[in-house]
Amino acid sequence: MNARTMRRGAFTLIATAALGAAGMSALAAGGVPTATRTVTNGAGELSYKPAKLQVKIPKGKATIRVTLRYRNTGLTMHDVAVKGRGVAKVGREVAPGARTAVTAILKAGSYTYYCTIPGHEAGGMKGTLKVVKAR
Ligand SMILES: [Cu+2]
Repeated sequence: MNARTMRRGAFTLIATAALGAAGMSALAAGGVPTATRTVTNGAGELSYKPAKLQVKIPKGKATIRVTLRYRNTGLTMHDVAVKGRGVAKVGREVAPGARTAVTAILKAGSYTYYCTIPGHEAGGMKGTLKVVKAR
């Protein structure tokens, strides 16, 4: 085996290990459906656009894994978090121009997404996420 094939062998080993990890997480998900929505800042600094979101749980499922992506189009640091019905998940705080996300497994009901930076939610940086069941 020359140096080139040895390198290729090492690369294949790493790629296989990464695939293995991905396979594990897909398995851990256990068939929970997923939905992704994206928000940015709305008019003024302290708001999200859109301020209302809805996701639908497919028929026969009780929960949905919702990923809320946020692109900071504002002028200061912000984040995005989800709360309600016993859920409390917080995404990483990001600078203007950067992106972050928060993921939560949710049942049907109404949730709030908001910025955790003091004063921001009270100032209007919040929205309503409705999770409904398909019927
Ligand atoms: Cu904020």
